[in-house]
Amino acid sequence: LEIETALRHAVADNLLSLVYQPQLDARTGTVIGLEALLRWNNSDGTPYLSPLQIITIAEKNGLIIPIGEWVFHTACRQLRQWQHEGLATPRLAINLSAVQFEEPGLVQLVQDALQKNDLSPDYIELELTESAIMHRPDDAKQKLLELKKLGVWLALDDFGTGYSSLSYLKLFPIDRIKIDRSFVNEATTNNDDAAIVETVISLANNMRMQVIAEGVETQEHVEFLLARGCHEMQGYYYARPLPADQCGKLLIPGF
Ligand code: G
Ligand code: G
Ligand code: MN
Ligand code: NA
Repeated sequence: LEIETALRHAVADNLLSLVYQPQLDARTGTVIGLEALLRWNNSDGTPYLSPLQIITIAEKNGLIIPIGEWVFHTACRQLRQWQHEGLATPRLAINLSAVQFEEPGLVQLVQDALQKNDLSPDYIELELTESAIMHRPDDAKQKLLELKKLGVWLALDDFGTGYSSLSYLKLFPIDRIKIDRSFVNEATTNNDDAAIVETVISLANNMRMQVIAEGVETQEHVEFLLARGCHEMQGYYYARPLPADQCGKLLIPGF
């Protein structure tokens, strides 16, 4: 309960922040995306609670709604700010929890954030997990179609770790699969993980979806993925999640 109170204060007092992790095209070294990630740090910069802890608490006490709104507006405002500075901005990926995804106000929230910041929807990607979508698959399909109608991109996060049927890939308008970092991390040392990564890349390519690998940490990971037809990558090998000012330095002029 104390932690709930602390979280309420953190929201009210603007103690939450966002960092941005670059996503690259490994063939060219170009930054093609940024994933916004939530942080709640102590004043010395060390994490107070992890984003997963924050989201878990916030989903129980309803704070997930104001936090989600804050994340969306803050990330969109930052993207617009970079554009005002004359920087070429890539797409911006924003995570949504299951509760956020099922919230009736989601489509309006996305629409408002785009409009307020004068952003084209194709700058925005929503990251959803399999479990968020499969909780109520019929409602999910409707919701995904509504979001697609706005023009944003839809990505499946942590792919391969949830309980779900592959048939939803055929039924739902998913644009991009994010291969979970647990598979990527072991792909060069474990045959089973290698097989899973290869299979997911083939699946995405054959179903005309984009595919990105998370948790790319070594040159070996990069070579393994490139050799199998995955060129979009995110991970410590390229960049950690960065504060906005540092992330802006990676963007090139051209908006
Ligand atoms: O940044 P880090 O790897 O610690 O994030 C851990 C997890 O927390 C991520 O996998 C992501 O799913 C979740 N997360 C991070 N930021 C957000 C956010 O703004 N909203 C939601 N719903 N989840 C987030
Ligand atoms: O679940 P989601 O994909 O949203 O989580 C992204 C999280 O993964 C971020 O919180 C980030 O801190 C973490 N992350 C990003 N790159 C790497 C990496 O190369 N290795 C590891 N172990 N974690 C990473
Ligand atoms: Mn994510
Ligand atoms: Na992930």
